[in-house]
Amino acid sequence: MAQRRQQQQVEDRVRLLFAGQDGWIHQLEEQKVTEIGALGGFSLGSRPKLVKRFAKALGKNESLKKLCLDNCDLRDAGVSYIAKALLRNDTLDCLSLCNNSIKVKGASHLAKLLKDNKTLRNVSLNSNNLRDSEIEYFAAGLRVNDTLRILYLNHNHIGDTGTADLADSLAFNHGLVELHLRGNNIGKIGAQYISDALKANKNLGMLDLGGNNIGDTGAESLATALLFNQSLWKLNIDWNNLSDKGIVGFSTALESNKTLTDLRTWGNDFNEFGDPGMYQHVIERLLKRNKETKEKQFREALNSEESATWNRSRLMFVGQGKAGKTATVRSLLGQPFVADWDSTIGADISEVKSTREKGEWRKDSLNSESDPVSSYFAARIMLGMGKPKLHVLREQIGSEEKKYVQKTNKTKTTYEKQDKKYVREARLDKNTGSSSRNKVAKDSNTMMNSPGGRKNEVVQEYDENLLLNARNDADALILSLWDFGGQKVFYAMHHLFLTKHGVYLLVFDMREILNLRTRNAAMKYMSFWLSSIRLHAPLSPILLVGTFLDRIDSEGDLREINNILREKMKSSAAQIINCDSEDLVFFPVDNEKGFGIIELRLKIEEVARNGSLFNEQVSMRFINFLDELLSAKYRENEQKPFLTLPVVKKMASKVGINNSATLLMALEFFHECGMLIHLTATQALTNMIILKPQWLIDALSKVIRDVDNVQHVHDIDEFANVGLKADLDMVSENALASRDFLEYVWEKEHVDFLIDLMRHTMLLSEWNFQRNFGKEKLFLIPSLLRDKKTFKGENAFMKNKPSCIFDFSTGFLPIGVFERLICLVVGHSVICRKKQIQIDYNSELMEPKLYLNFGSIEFEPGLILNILRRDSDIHDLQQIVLVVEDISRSAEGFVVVQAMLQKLNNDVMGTGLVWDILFESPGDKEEQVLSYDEAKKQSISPWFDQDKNFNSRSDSVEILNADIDNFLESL
Ligand SMILES: Nc1nc2c(ncn2[C@@H]2O[C@H](COP(=O)(O)OP(=O)(O)OP(=O)(O)O)[C@@H](O)[C@H]2O)c(=O)[nH]1
Ligand SMILES: [Mg+2]
Repeated sequence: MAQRRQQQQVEDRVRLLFAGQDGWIHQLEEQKVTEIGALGGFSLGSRPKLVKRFAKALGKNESLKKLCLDNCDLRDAGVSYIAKALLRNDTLDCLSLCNNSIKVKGASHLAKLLKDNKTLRNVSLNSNNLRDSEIEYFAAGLRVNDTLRILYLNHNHIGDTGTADLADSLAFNHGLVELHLRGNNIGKIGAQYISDALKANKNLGMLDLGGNNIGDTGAESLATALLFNQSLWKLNIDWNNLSDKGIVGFSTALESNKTLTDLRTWGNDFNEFGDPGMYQHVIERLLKRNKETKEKQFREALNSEESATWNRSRLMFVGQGKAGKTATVRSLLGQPFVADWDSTIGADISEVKSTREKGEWRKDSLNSESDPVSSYFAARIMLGMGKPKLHVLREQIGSEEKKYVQKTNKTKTTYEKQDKKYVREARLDKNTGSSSRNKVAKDSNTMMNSPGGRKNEVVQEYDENLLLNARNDADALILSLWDFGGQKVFYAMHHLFLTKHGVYLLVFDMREILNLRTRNAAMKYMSFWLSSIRLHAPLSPILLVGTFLDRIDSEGDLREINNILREKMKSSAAQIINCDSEDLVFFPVDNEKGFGIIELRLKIEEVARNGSLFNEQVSMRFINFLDELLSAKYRENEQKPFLTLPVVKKMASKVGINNSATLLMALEFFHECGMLIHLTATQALTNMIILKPQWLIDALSKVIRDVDNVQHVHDIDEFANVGLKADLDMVSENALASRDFLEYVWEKEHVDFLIDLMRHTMLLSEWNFQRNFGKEKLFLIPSLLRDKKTFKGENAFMKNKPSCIFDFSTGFLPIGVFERLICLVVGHSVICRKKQIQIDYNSELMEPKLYLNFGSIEFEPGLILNILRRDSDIHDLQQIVLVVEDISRSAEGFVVVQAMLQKLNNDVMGTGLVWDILFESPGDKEEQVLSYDEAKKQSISPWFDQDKNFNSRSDSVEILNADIDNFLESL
């Protein structure tokens, strides 16, 4: 009966493997499955076709993390299929192939897998009858792998020769932390080899040699190794035919060894020297001493005033849409090339780690998500990587606190007042319309997004692996990669995420530069981005990356591109990093074949390692604070995408940061590193700490979308089905979003917070000029004003009226500035309309007329501002032109527009914008243009007509620091 049930279970598992839509093979292909572990017992060896089919699906998979095929009788052929298929995989973390009768062929394929693979951390090959001949292959793979952490080779037939091969690879291997060789045929000679390897190896923490036959001589040599080794904390030599003679050496070695805390000697014969257990007592005492010392050091490090470098940097990939940014990121991460990748919506963030400047990057987090960062950091300090407080740059508690610190008790924002329950993170893919392939890439941004198993409290416990990991990662480099969508519609929001520090990669398609028809447009994009980078990060290094090397015919073409770029990029030359080997100002890459990628990776590393973020000394206290923030982010059942400043202050004071200036410095540092988003131009923005940058980008991108890009367009049917077709039309025709629309795209989560954030970053304004929308609240989102609505009536509009020109031509007018100006003017108009209605319900303010490049808005009763964005490639013009409808109110109009430009420059442009002011008067024959100084000197009319309104509006620095509502009120 039991046998039949067992048989039935096995059959069920087979069905799971290949049955229809639910079968694993199907799920593998659909990227739905992350773990396969229930195939045990089913003999696949007799069904080679099925194994082949399974392996094929495995080769295509990009989601599987754990694969267990124990006891499946795979044999050599099956293991070879699986190993070959996994060569293409870069997600698998754990592979178990126990008891599958692996022979030389299978072992050689596994060895190749180990050589090439960058993700496997745990491999089990127990009970496979592996002999020295198989181990020889396997050891060769292990020698060059530094990703694998845990290797099980228990219960095989490994003898001294095989052990010698393994020991040889251990001397070179930099990653293995646990090696399990239990129940093999290792004798004293094998133990000797291992001992020699241990003298050189710096990362092995746990070695299990139990159930072998090393004898006293083998034990003695292992004890000698402990005089040199500083990483092994657990050694198991139980059941190895030892006598007291073998154990004596350990009691002596442990007098000087400070690392070993666990020595297993059970099952040996220790009675020869009279007092049984005498040596064990000594050993136990010394092991305990080691353990207590380490725990004490750990506590001290956690509470210390020391600081250390955190070895992080941030990469920002920018450039024209379809230039190959995402493809370059994937190449850098070692992911396969995909010929038809979807456009990036908003931006995608991922994290990688690179060790020892080998030019290999792994999607990996420094420590597991359940471990506090502070524990890892304390281990760095324990290893002497820290510096005393004297050197801490960031934690100098200045007596003069920053301007915004004083204003601690400010008004509460809408989202704060509502006692909203934080719910599960919004399912980000629901409305993005991206393909499943892209989805996988996004989901695999492990450290940034996944919840992990964080506890409610930050629990910092000493764990032996902490020291090993810290030592292993001593000079690792952690990179946060920000791959920005290249569609223009996103540019207005990108300003919020471009930071001062880090490395910028400006990606371009080389064919576009070579082709005369596309050259100008491509160069314009590059200039635009270089100017943007100069604006936000004037000191950051920039690498220009030219894609589609595979489509470039000759060296001559590369030189031509080089000459063009060198000439045009002169103004940013100081920031641009050259490709020395090719003597080019850019890095040519072929993402399809991967040419040029290694060099690019190495250069990025070099630049990042020399950068300020990487080398910044961070205090232990800051890292403790970060853990508090992360624990809120990952807290079970109530993951928070954002926090408010008062809450964050409480967290900070828990770890001893009681000073607001210090707190803000910590937040600024983590913002620069890309761990969170904290904008600080005004108090309301300072109050919002966004713990999940990707969440914010995705939320904004659900509203700010590109109509010209098929993948970005909202699905009309979907909106029609939920009764929001009219709302959607309103968005696409008039850039007006209803509250219902926003609630729908944001799945009713954190709607008030997001509206508030968009308002404060001037991406959105209220709109109370109701069209046919009853009483529902509408919001204007100027970034959505469409191309088709470009205003063409410039001549008629300008004719015979004096105009004021805000001229950005000598500098740069980024996308998003004009739109924000419109936001502010409309915002003020909305306030006035509200007031006006209270006085006289019938006296309406004119509904703003808005186009992509023009707005005619009744700023307040009678003061209609006509604002035009004018740019011309031919004349290199970038201007914002103001014409006031009622000429007699021009002086007022000028002052408010100037104040608004200053405000948006202050709040979202890092005060980097510069502009000249010109006044143009219509003349009989020729227009007269005067500079601001000239015009002021002459008190030129109408701009400098002194009237009461003008005086009351004189611009003041005070209002620049005001929050948006106060600012708009004060105008
Ligand atoms: N042959 C070839 N194709 C490439 C190369 N680089 C990118 N591509 C392809 O060009 C297309 C656009 O590349 P993406 O990486 O998606 O471009 P992007 O800059 O991220 O585009 P957005 O996300 O829209 O801003 C994709 O289909 C890529 O597969 C290259 O070096 N050679
Ligand atoms: Mg992209």
